[in-house]
Amino acid sequence: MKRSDNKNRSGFTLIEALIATVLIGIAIAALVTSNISHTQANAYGMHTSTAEFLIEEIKAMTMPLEVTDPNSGTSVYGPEADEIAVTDYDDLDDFDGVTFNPPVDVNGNVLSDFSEYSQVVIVENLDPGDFTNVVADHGSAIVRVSVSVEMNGKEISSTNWIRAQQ
Ligand SMILES: [Ca+2]
Ligand SMILES: [Ca+2]
Repeated sequence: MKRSDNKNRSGFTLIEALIATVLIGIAIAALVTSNISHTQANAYGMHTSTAEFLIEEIKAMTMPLEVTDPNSGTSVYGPEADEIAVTDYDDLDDFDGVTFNPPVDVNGNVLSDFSEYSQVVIVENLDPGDFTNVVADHGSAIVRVSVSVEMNGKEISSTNWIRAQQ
């Protein structure tokens, strides 16, 4: 009996072509997924760098300031009545509870190109014997300034530092 010539074929069968197509599809899907996560990682890195820059601006702006107001001392926690703009602020507690959106630079200039970011500032007095313990406003000579930067309401980066009254 003569065998069929089908065994001596060349080229692909339909099944082989389908398998090749599926494999190529999987490879392309993997490449696209990898490229998307790389782009997302880059975007996250850029937001983090921007947030750290915006934190540094607040740190540089508040660094020269006294812990309490040079005129009213401890009588007001927050900005004094004549201190309307950030450029009027002259002590640390003036910044308590303030959110800058758009954010501001070291000189108090509005950074309108970064309007999706906010700088959120909290100023608290700490127990001199235990810095984990927050005391009443003006309740000690130790102050913690906390700054977090949010993007569209979501925190990107935050930090805090401690200052002592001179
Ligand atoms: Ca003040
Ligand atoms: Ca004040």
